[in-house]
Amino acid sequence: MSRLLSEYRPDFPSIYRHGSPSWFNDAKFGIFIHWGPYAVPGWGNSGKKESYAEWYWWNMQDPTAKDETMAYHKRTYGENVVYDDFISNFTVKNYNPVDWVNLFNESGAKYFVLTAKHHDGYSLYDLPANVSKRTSVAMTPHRNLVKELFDAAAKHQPKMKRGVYFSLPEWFHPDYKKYGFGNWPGGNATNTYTKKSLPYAGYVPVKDYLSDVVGPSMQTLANMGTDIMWCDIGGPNVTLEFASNWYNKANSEGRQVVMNNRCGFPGDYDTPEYARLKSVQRRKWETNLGMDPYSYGFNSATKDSDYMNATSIVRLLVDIVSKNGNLLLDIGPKADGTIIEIMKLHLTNVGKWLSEHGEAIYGTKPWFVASEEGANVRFTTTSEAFYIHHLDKPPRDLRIKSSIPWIQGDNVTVVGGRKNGTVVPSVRISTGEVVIMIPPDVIEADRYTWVF
Ligand code: FUL
Repeated sequence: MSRLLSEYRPDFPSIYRHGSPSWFNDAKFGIFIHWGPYAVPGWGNSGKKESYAEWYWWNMQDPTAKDETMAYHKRTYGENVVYDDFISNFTVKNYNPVDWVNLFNESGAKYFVLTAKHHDGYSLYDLPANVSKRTSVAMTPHRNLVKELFDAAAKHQPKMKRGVYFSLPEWFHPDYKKYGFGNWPGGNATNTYTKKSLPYAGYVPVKDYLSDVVGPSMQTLANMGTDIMWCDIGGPNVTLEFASNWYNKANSEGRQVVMNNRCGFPGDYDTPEYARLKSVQRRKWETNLGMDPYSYGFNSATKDSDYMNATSIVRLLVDIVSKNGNLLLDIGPKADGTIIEIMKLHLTNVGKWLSEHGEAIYGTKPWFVASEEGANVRFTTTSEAFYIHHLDKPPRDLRIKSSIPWIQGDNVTVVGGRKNGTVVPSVRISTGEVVIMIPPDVIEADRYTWVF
């Protein structure tokens, strides 16, 4: 029997043939969700060190840190409350996955990525009893939170692509120690104040952390039908075996799946964190950051006015898309499953803008070298059209210097806003310069980013 050419083997040359699929390249906008027991304290030291609220466990006992989280914990909960005590308060009692998916859809996002397991080792889905009992099914709230969201997305029209974040290591997993990663201790958690060592709630002893925990945990997510595997940390891994099986299975089902670059090898796309790339990239990439400027997980120390609003989100999205990137915008729901009103409002406004200007975003390609002209002008293209984005209120005479030969006469129109479809006159003043003359009523008729 001969091997099918399309079959993947667990070796690098074979796996490197995989690339980001067109649905992912075209989707442009996704919602990242950081949710777990860390949402119970829901606190990070906004704007300063220790600002990631999902790092609460680490920060509350990091002897090298400047004590902010330790001090906060002590004054709020006292010395005897330890991280694992929060699990019983992770009630999710207002979690409504259908509402979540509706909100994501309304925001214009085409996919989501939910933390199936963060560094605290608590899984939001069901695992075999010999892999882990530190899960949302074996422990409070006794629900398969990932599956519930996946089911809601599968039922939604249009269907939404489903992804999971998965931290390969766990800070304090007793069997992780032998693999080590940087200063991640593995099995060394102590009560910061009493110095007593802490049990690891839900722990089941295994022989080998990678083959007995990481492998089966990733496989379970694949079996649940994830479209995106968004790993974190990388380091020691079993990803070659996982990826080859997963890609083959997806192919045989006629699906295309995608993996990021933090599973221990380059994967299909890069993931700058709270950062964006400055020029057009040939390789696919995706910025990830919180609507909260300091944290992925819900952070009660962040003020409503600090969250990214529709203006800043749309501008960021346009800039990223013009350079071949996607935006994975994070929200941190509260421990009861509510998404705070201010986040909903901004997301809905982004969605309104996208519903009018989506043709210039979804499915577009960057305009190779010159995706950017000056601070405020960005370009995207399709086989049908060339789009000029102005990230701010445009001037009455918008000068475009790139030699874009097809802008002439009356073939420039407004995309989106109350003047959608209006022709705006343009004049070529030299081979390399065109002026688009934008009437004041057109300038007043849109918001966030103006598209022509
Ligand atoms: C990082 C994590 O340590 C952060 O908590 C967050 O999950 C981010 C997306 O990746 O590596």
